[in-house]
Amino acid sequence: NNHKGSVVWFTGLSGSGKSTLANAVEKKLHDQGIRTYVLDGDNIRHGLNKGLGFQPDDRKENIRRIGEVSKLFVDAGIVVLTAFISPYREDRQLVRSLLESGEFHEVYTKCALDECERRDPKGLYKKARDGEIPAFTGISAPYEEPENAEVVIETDKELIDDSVNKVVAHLKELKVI
Ligand code: GGZ
Repeated sequence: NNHKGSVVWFTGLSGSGKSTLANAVEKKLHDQGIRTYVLDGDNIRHGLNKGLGFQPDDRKENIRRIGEVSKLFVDAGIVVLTAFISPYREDRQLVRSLLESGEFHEVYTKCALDECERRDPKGLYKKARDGEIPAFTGISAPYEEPENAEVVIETDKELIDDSVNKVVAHLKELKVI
């Protein structure tokens, strides 16, 4: 299948649906014969970035390395889907600047904090409220909303199938796929 290497960068609060959406988009792209790879906390924070925490400098280094790794995937012609909170605008901008225009697609999984907290799939919001996790995004650390995301998905309002289609339609429009 004819496609260009590119980065689909999901950003949003913990529990906003980044990984869920990245994996659903990946499935749809696979069905079309497109080579993809999902980078998320499971394969990055436990390996390459083991040892990095959640203070601003550590998050910055986390995102910088993920950006560099993403660039390698792009060189290999793969559509890489990343699912990291990436709360700082400056850090997301740095990744964007590592890539050519049209190779970086920011997807904001927008979801009200109280809905993320209601979902709380890993019980982390509760722990953060109880003071057991310091610097937790949305509770005791900032999330800087994207101002120029290529795609905005309201995960507390839209159906997942519609969200997947929106992301895929964007990639088609930009001739990534
Ligand atoms: C935010 C934290 C924290 C703190 C642990 N703040 O829901 P999860 O569990 O699976 O996703 C969160 C993940 C965030 O890691 P990222 O690499 O995406 O963050 S960043 O882009 O800001 O570097 C959460 C868990 O790690 N987690 N402590 N203090 N999320």
